[in-house]
Amino acid sequence: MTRPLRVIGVPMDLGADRRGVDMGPSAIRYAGLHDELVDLEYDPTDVGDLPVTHPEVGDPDAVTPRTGNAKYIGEVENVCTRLADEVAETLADGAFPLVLGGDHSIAIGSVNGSARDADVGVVWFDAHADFNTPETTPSGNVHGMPVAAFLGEGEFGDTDWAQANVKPENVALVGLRSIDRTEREELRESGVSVFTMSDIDERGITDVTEEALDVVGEGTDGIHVSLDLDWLDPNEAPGVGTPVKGGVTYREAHAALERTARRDVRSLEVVEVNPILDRSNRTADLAVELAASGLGKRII
Ligand code: Z70
Ligand code: MN
Ligand code: MN
Ligand code: MN
Repeated sequence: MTRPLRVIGVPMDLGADRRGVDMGPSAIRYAGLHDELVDLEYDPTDVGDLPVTHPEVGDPDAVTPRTGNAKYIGEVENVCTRLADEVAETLADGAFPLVLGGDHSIAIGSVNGSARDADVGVVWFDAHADFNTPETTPSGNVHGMPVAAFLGEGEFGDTDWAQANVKPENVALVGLRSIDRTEREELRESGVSVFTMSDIDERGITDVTEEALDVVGEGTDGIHVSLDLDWLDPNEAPGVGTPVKGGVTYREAHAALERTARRDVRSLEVVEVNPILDRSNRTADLAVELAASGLGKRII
């Protein structure tokens, strides 16, 4: 029996400094996503891309470049509000939401949608903690803020679009190796579980992933999986905006997503694929492969 699945593209690049991740959804589709999903016995429906404003197109006054310290936060809010509806509706219809980014700011929408009618845990595979707020950000880029946003940290706590029904105790960040100073301080006090590359070096990827999955699964109805391709080593995934040395290997990434697939995965997003910086669509190919592992693909 095939399982219904919806592919939702979000060509957002306003949350990042380097443009080009808006082409991520196309590159991931071009890398053969649909056929892979059919092989995995899903029944995929591609709903296309959500509309995202480009500052170069149309009336520049229609886009607000920044509010306080957060660049394009108004546009991020609009897109994330729509995405949350799309993800929640997909789940309500009994289908699995697979979200294609776009920069990581879109996770604010995915997580809000996934957690609208359920208690959800979040496992976050990333080089970065994405735990800045408009108060702490060194860059103003919202893709460095989504975890803080859906947990209602700082100014995000004053809004109702960003904060989701997710407890910090049910959030685990895996593979981190680049954290800003104030971000680190806030993270330590947050209740979020952090597994760094050092933990992976010492304990191995399966042990670390299993513990992260225990944390996010404890007392929840399902898990949202957020995969930032810069989690991988730049040798494996060159097509990302913010490559950071010392990431997980190809095989470690598959091992982690294979373990993840054994749990109650409720929604999945793959983000930060930047085709402009990629080589021969290698990072988009990897995004498809890892999505497949996360959706239950096995070697035999
Ligand atoms: C830095 C910031 C970042 C990517 C998140 C980096 C943020 N912590 N970069 N994801 N690709 O600007 O907040
Ligand atoms: Mn664009
Ligand atoms: Mn990220
Ligand atoms: Mn990242």
